[in-house]
Amino acid sequence: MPDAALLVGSGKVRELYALDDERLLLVASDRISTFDVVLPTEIPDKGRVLTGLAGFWFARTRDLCANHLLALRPDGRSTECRRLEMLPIECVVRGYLAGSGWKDYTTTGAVCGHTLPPGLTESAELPEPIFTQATKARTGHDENIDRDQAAELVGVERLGEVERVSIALYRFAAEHARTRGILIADTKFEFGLVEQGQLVLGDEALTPDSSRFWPAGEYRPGGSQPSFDKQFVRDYCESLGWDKIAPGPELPDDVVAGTRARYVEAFEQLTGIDFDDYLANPDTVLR
Ligand code: Q0Z
Repeated sequence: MPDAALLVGSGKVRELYALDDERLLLVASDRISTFDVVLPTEIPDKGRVLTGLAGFWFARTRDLCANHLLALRPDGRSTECRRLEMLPIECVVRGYLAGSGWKDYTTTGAVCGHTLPPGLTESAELPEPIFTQATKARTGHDENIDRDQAAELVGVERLGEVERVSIALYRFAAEHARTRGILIADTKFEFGLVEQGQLVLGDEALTPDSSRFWPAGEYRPGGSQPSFDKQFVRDYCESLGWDKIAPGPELPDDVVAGTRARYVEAFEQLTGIDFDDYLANPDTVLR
């Protein structure tokens, strides 16, 4: 485990360490959050599932965009990555109308400046995926912004590039996932730059924590959809009548086991790789 003195960032469920001037170590824990609260109970191997999935996508999208992946550590939860100059926007692509996209559509008929056809229902598939940029809020929730605000932050030329690349990445992954029984409703990318201004995909991409994964077989537009990974946890929390204010409840063993199984199922469905093979050798996902 890296020294705490080298910790350069920490999120709700992961940590970022400096390895040297050019490299960082991104470590995904087994912590889980629901309704924005990190629960006291961990989901064994959740961090390994997310790290392996992100590595799988990084290896398969290199021709669409360079990425920060340098190596996966043998622990299966740590990614050595190139240190980037991160762009100050979140790049969200939406193929379906959910979350803040659905909320904005119901009030304005548009999402981040994209005027959408009238009469769409909650969770409807959009005619085309849309790029909906947001600001990075240090605390609380990222705020959707329009194209002009994003252009002020990164420049109009760079914005055009991240939009084109984000949509291409989403189309590739959503198509792959759909044929394997998972809908990627939306997903968030974070990009950075290296020396000569080359655009590089960073952070964790196309995981259930950075995306909405829905089981394709249960897709019923016209209401909210069950989450592929967190639905047992949400249902359990709702059954307790918890007020969704920290601290969250401990999870019983059956909810932990069911949720772990869902993460492993998502990994195996999407990668076609046995999760035990990944645990034995994380590089399996890169080949
Ligand atoms: C990612 C984050 C985490 C807290 C910075 N390759 C990179 N180069 C420079 N910066 C980053 C990356 Cl991935 C970077 N974050 C998000 C991750 C804990 C915040 F593990 N912040």
